[in-house]
Amino acid sequence: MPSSRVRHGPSSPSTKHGRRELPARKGKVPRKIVPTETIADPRERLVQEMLELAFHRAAKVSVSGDTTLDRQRRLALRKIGRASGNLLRQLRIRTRPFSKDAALGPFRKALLDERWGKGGMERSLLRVRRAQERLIRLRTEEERKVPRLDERYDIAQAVRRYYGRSASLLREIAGDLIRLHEGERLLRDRPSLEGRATTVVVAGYPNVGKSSLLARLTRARPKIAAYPFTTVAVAVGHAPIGPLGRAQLVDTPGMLERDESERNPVEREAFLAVREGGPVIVFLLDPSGSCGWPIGDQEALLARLRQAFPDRVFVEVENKSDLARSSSPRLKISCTTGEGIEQLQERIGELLRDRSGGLPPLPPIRDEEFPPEDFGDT
Ligand SMILES: Nc1nc2c(ncn2[C@@H]2O[C@H](COP(=O)(O)OP(=O)(O)OP(=O)(O)O)[C@@H](O)[C@H]2O)c(=O)[nH]1
Ligand SMILES: [Mg+2]
Repeated sequence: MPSSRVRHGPSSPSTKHGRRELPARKGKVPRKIVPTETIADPRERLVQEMLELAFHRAAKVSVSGDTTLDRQRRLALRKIGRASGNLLRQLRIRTRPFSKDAALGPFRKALLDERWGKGGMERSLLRVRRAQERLIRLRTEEERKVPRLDERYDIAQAVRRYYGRSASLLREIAGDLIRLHEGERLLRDRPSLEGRATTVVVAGYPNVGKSSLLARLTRARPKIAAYPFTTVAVAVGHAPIGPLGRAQLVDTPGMLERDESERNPVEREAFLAVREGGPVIVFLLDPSGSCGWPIGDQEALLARLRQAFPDRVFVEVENKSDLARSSSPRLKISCTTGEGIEQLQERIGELLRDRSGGLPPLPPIRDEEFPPEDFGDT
């Protein structure tokens, strides 16, 4: 980022030869140059940084021309063109992560809705897109005017006007731009969870071993630790399971059995992953109690999820069989010793096959003998 100077328009002309002097901005003390790092308001800081970048580039243009006026007109047009091109590019960079709605996928869209209210991000995007169009119109207006101007004062004013108006336009959408930036950061590491048919969501209370299971079944290396809410964002790993030989396993943050209004953002994200994830949900329980919650609470959460998502298949699995085993008929596994892991893989594979219309897995590709022929290379 270039250093901290933002100038609005060209410097004042001399008053020699009876030329008009550019007026000081009406009713305002001339702008003080402030280093952007010292601007406390994040919106204003963003606006200043964007303007600085655009106007700094625009200030560097040089032109040639037959007469002084001619040169001034060209200079003005180049400045307006450069500043506008740079501002539009900056806006495009900020809207790009959201430009293809479908590419976001339902889970990531739901995350945005959850964070900024239904359609909140779309409204911000729309406002920024409108601002882009208005920036282009402003530029076209000045580009039409400048070639007809015969006074240095008027030419310089056209540039100042463009700078001033684009600054005010940016200020109007500063909040939206910050939202886009935060949205981009939120989505950066989040999977889109597309390919629903082969997606398997691993859910359960905190600390029951969900990430440990992902580490067992896939090549993903999630963070595993003996405290709750180690996983704070949904992540995926892939395993050679199911009809296509590739299932997407989704690690979720822990959830607690409590009302929707009491859930923290991390829990809400886990619920969204269950809602928008695939047809199969592996619900992991820890009967040993070493996770910190009794099995009864975990079963209550399971019942709630079953009720909320009646169209899903739930695979109930009890982990930490090396520590404790209940008398339930649930599959018992241990991510520590590996007990039951293969059975779980098979069970998931069967379920995914059932959901894919019973198609058998594709056979592996073999190296077949090819009849000798003239390929033109011998
Ligand atoms: N003894 C034993 N410990 C296990 C087993 N599986 C996981 N653990 C331990 O349980 C703790 C929690 O494991 P994680 O995989 O981080 O649990 P999680 O469900 O992902 O936890 P959150 O991300 O916080 O929701 C860790 O200390 C693991 O080493 C198991 O089968 N046996
Ligand atoms: Mg975890």
